Amino acid sequence: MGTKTIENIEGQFEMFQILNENGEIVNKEAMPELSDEQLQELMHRMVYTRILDQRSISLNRQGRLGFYAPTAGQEASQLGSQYALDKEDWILPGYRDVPQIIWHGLPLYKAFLFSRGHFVGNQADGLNVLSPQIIIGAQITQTAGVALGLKKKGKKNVAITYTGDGGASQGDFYEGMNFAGAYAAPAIFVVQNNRFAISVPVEKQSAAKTIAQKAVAAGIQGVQVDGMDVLAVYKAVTDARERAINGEGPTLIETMTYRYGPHTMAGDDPTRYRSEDLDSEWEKKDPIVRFRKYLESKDLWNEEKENEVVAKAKEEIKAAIKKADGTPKQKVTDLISHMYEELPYNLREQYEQYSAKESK
Ligand SMILES: Cc1ncc(C[n+]2csc(CCOP(=O)(O)OP(=O)(O)O)c2C)c(N)n1
Ligand SMILES: [Mg+2]
Repeated sequence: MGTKTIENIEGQFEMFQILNENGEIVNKEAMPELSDEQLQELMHRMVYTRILDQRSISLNRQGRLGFYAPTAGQEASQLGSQYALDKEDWILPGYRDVPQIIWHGLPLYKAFLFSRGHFVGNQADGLNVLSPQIIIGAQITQTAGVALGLKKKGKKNVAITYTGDGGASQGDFYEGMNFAGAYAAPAIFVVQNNRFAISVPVEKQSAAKTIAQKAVAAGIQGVQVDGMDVLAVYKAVTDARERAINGEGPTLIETMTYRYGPHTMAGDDPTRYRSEDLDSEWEKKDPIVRFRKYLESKDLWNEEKENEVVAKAKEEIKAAIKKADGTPKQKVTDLISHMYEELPYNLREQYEQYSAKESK
């Protein structure tokens, strides 16, 4: 018996696109049902988030923020997917996915406090979001569990998670998808393929030509989407959500995207692992530029509208950083008491020692 290979498997995962680089609809049948106001709202969110990214980078350079992973380039992938969700759906983000949880309801000042490692930044009271995961891939297995919980409770909701191309090389990724598939759990696994895991190109991560095809072995749906096309991402997640809540199981969505900035603000230099040609190739695909062209052609967007969003974003960011600055400093006892529901004895001792020091 010869070895079986699946011929041209990647051919079955051709990239799904609705809006091309020139802002033209190329796949009319797939066009999601969105009102003019909803289309404008999507643009609003992407423009706002680009400004937030620029301001966050600058605040980080001034020493006013801590950990920060830039998001410019990934707006369509992040916000098109979030916009397809219901407020009661759960988001399990990675460290770069702060925009999705902000638009799901996390106040901006809490996002800034998260960046500073302040415990208040991890308190998303009443919101169905978990803290951004730093351990690559850990959120994938957690999502399978949250999704199964939703199913067992009879909720018509999904758990969506985000990881990167690098995350798709982790064991947790396969485990989580397999488990969710076996239980037909209402999960959506979004892999934002921005071509690099820090400095390692995706081609060196896997022999598979697409990440979407990794759904096959788990027996779940897989789709590769143009991650610079907000309409395609929205549509793919909307469809995945519908299947999930109808009991048809999870979906793996690979969004083809790019991060313009460095991996994080901790000091990597993208010019050492990315060519200028590759950068400019992807900048031509920019999600905001193409969506602006489309909306302008429908008379739904103009410079004045854009300026309003920019001004609003700047004003709200300023107020949020002020609020973060005004939040009482984190004490060691805060850190201890927010870690456990019931303290182990050794931490109880330390808690008491610090508590005595802090009250002086
Ligand atoms: C388990 C684990 N291994 C290694 C790291 C260090 N690390 C942080 S980010 C990263 C690359 C992840 O790349 P990718 O999944 O493509 O996401 P992106 O940063 O591109 O959004 C690595 C290896 C980590 N945080 N956790
Ligand atoms: Mg990556």
